[in-house]
Amino acid sequence: MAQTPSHTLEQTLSIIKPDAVEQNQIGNIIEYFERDGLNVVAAKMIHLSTEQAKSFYAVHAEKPFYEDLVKFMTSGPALIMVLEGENAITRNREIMGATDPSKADAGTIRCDFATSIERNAVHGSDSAEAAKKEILFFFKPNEIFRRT
Ligand code: IDP
Ligand code: MG
Repeated sequence: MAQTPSHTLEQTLSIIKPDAVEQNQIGNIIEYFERDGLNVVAAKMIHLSTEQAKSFYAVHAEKPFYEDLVKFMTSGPALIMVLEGENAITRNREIMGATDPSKADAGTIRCDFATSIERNAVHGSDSAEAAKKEILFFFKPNEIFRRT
């Protein structure tokens, strides 16, 4: 049987944020990824420290919402995952929906689970560079499942 071309197989970092973990929506959210062919190849639950959250979101350090975002992301445990699939980076962003849930398309995770522009249920890497950097931020290579 022909192998699926590997050149579009990507990995991206996904976080189920503390709001959705608190609401016991982990299983329901992972269902959105799996039914669209994005597979979980690494996962760990972490209650982020302030230092970790600040560093992870350093790109937003100058934004007015930065301090609140750090407080939110450290308010409880989050589920950190690597998702793998064809065009995983872009497709994950599509499955997530817009940052502001009032602007998120019907059927997206943020439309269905977010409660505000801040408490928006999930994070997803927004580019190949970000995905690489964000995956390395949380996982060692031997913590990621390799099928081949
Ligand atoms: P993204 O998560 O859709 O990539 P970013 O602009 O990278 O959105 O923002 C990172 C996170 O910061 C968002 O997911 C959200 O939790 C929070 N955030 C973004 N914009 C706002 C805002 O205007 N007010 C409050 N929080 C915000
Ligand atoms: Mg972002």
